[in-house]
Amino acid sequence: MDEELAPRPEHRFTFGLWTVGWQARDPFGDATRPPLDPVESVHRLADLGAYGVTFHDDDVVPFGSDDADRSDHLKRFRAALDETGMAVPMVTTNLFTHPAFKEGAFTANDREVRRFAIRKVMRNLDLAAELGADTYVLWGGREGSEVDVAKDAQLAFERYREAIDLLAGYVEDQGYGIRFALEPKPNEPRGDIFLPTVGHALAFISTLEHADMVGLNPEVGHEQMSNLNVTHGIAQALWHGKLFHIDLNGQHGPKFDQDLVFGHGDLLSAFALVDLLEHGGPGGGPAYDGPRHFDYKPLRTEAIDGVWASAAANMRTYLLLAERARAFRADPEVQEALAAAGVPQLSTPTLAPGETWADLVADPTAFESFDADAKGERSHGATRLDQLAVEHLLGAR
Ligand SMILES: [Mn+2]
Repeated sequence: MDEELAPRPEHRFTFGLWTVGWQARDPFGDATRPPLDPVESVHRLADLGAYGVTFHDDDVVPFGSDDADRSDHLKRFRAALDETGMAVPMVTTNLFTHPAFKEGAFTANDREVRRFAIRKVMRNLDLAAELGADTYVLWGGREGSEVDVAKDAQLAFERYREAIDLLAGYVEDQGYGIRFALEPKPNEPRGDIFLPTVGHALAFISTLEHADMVGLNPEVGHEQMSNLNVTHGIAQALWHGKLFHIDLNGQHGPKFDQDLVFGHGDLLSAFALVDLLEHGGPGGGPAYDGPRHFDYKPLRTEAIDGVWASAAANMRTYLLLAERARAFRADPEVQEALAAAGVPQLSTPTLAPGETWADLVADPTAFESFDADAKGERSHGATRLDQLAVEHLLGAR
């Protein structure tokens, strides 16, 4: 294998323990794979070149374990981290599997469930801090409804805000260096989930008392389930300074959540996304400097060999796309085509320095002599750029 395409810890690839550990139970069929010991996952992922793992509390310590069992599970897990040097940059909470959460967690109608949900997160925040995590993801999988009249949505947002501000205050009081990352998803498991897209979540965050401590963990497939352009969503999150974490995977358009290997869905979109994450906007907008985290599910058709093959495929596909994006940016014909398409012109502010609306009104070239028909006739060269991207992606250039 080309040295450049061998995953190494400095690439900062991370995997949720629930990804490789998924036993492939679906709504219609039983598990097709045996349970996987988290300790084995840590070792196998380290061997494949990953930088770290992430987990829900219940991935490492089964729900309902007593203190002695919890301590044993954590001891084995910590030993695996120490032996492999694997990091834990992100931790999250399972607020969706147990039937207690069937009507919601932070936004459950039942106040006792809400209080339990917050305590469950607080307990795992202590562990996250101990393990050195700097990001805590909140995916509200059960925060939503199937029946509109069964939930007061405005009150649900009040309770959602109350929970997140309380947790942020807890982190601040404890002196933990942790930020929260909300993960939008439109539906599944609930019929409709609150904060369904990047845009909804950004608007919600702006209302928080601790808005500075809360950003996003967008997932490729979740935006694509909503038929949205994930690269635009990620670009907006970066522009707001809110891309705290990312879940990379693949999805074939609006349908059930497929959680495919990264790049095994919309490949051209994956190319544009990696180009953005690695290089930032071509006009100098920020790139992404956090872990490249995979949140995918090995296909149900695969046995354990396919689990490790798919884990390796995520990292290799990312590195291939990063290499293709570098080649695309370095190609003089691409640079020329970008200039011909006027792409760099967007960096010029619409008003000149110091220019006012009155100056704009006084400028006849802005209106009176503006040749709308000539502008309407020009060609923008986007097809040429798209073909150049496809040719780089296919290795034809
Ligand atoms: Mn997903």
